[in-house]
Amino acid sequence: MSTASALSSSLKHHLAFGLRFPQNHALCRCNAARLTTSRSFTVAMAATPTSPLEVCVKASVTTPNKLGDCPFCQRVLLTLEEKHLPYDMKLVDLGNKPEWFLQISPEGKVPVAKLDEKWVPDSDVITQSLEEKYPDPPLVTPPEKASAGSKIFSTFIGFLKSKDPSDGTEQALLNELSLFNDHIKENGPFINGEKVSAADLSLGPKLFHLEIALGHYKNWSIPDTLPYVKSYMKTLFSLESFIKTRASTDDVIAGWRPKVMG
Ligand SMILES: N[C@@H](CCC(=O)N[C@@H](CS)C(=O)NCC(=O)O)C(=O)O
Repeated sequence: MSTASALSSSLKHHLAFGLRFPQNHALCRCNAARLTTSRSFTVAMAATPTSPLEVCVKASVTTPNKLGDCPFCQRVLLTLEEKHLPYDMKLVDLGNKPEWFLQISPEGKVPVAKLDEKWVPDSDVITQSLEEKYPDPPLVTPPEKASAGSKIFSTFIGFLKSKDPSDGTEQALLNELSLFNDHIKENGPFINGEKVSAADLSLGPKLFHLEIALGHYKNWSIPDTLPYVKSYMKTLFSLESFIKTRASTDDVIAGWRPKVMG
């Protein structure tokens, strides 16, 4: 098992058992605020970090010194924004990866975040770690709802890359969107109801890419028969945190070009 997946499964285990406070305070680089409960137990709560969290993200390919079009990076940034954590973005040119970046991310992938003095790759691991270290406000999506919309991204890519209009890839995407439409109709406005949660922060950037890339390369848009998907996207895309962390349309279009051209 890789270090990342071992960490991921350990965190999943902790989250599954409802661990909300850091167990090993020595590992925590944060100010520990003291909270006295009504039964006079004193517990340590993770507060804000003393210095901004460092996170490596994709740089724009169209505009110097701007955030680029990686949906996994936006997911991490959205989590930091929604948890009101200060952060310091390090923009990485993925077309010409600097040596310092390859030292901390041997796979050459973003996002990578510095947690407890260690550079941690993978948005799944980073966001779960952030939930554990900074549980307030909680962003956990209940397990029974966490997979809503989780097949939309892969079916979107299948349709985007497809050169044969009758190969079923459009229908596969429509099927997933339709299931998601039903979920939001029953549970909305967000995946877990009234409040945004981790599953929205993962899916939102992917739907943003879907809208721009399919609009540009296939002149395709979400049909009016799926109004709950449309209203979900509108709600999510207008969150302050989303507007602050989204990629530019030009970057999203440029980012998908190699996949479309095959
Ligand atoms: N499973 C990873 C995926 C990260 C990923 O694929 N990042 C892309 C950018 S969107 C990357 O860094 N690609 C390396 C490259 O383009 O050279 C995560 O969730 O963080």
